[in-house]
Amino acid sequence: MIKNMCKLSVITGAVLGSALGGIAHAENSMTIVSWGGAYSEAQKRAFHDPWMEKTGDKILMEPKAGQGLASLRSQIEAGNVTWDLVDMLEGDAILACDEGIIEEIDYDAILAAAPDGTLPSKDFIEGSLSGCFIPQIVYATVLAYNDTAFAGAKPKTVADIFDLEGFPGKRALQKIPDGNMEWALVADGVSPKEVYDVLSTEEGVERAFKKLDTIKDQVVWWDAGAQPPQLLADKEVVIASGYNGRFFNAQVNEKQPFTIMWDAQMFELDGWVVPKGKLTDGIKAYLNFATDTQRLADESKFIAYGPARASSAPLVSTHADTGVDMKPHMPTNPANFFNPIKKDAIWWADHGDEMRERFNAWLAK
Ligand code: ABU
Repeated sequence: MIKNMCKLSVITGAVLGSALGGIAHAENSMTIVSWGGAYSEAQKRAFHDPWMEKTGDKILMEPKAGQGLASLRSQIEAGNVTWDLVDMLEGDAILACDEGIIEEIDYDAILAAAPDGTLPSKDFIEGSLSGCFIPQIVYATVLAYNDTAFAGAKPKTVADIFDLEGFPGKRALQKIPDGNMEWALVADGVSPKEVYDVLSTEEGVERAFKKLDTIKDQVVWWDAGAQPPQLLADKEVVIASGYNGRFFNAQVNEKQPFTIMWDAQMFELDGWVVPKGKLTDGIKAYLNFATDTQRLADESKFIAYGPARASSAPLVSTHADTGVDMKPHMPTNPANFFNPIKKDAIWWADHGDEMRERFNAWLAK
């Protein structure tokens, strides 16, 4: 049985009994793990800074979510959980929940209702409250290029990243199977709607690897979300996959001449999970605050990710630093949503470990 491994350190005098979002709260220190770079900075400005100002709590940010599931498994195994809250992909969260290494959430008891009283269970994206996962954003992994890389025709479709003759040069892809397997099949003629049916067969998996073989020696593999915009800016690659908000930030903050293709965008949810034993009053109060209607909308002032609850959507406005209207930059904007692949979180929860093993073996060949 997993013991309560809560190690919140009390920084100032306890204020138990005071109510924050209806939940008793003591000032404390918490380690929140996320994906680093522009995304963590957006979370800091939208959630962490206002929370620390409101409560006196101290939030330590760790940019290690890329290895979140594996690290959490190790921490639980070792009986030494140092993280209080982790930003995790929906599929990984479903798997971690099944494994019992993260806390189950009583959504309507812990999270804030919408301003009109709508309960969280009716306000968050339908089907997304899977037991342990607290959705935060809708984001997409997309393909983008540096406008200066191609003098003539520009790439338009996911098939173009596999066209080394038409669009020569290195490509940057994420060093995980997620997304690359789906794109390989779509580029090979599979409809986005049928991708997971095909990937569920051995022939489909082999077909995806065979397609990836055709560009393998031209791929620069990336691990951290900050890398693809940098690789494009430095002209180390001509096309890169990456998180849409990271490309957006490079476009508006650094005036980088990047174009996001949006064809076959892989959209999915990202959200919070609480490691087993860490669901303290302090974490509950933080979650109540950081996922309320206004705060989730506030995050979209800093990065082009959509809020995961309906009541936040009408509050999406402009970029805090440049005044750019954020709506056209959201993955779900109709102009960007013409051929999306909805990342199947259940499929990845069921097949992710096996696919990662096979992908790493393929990489090593
Ligand atoms: N899972 C990635 C979340 C988005 C980002 O890092 O920008």
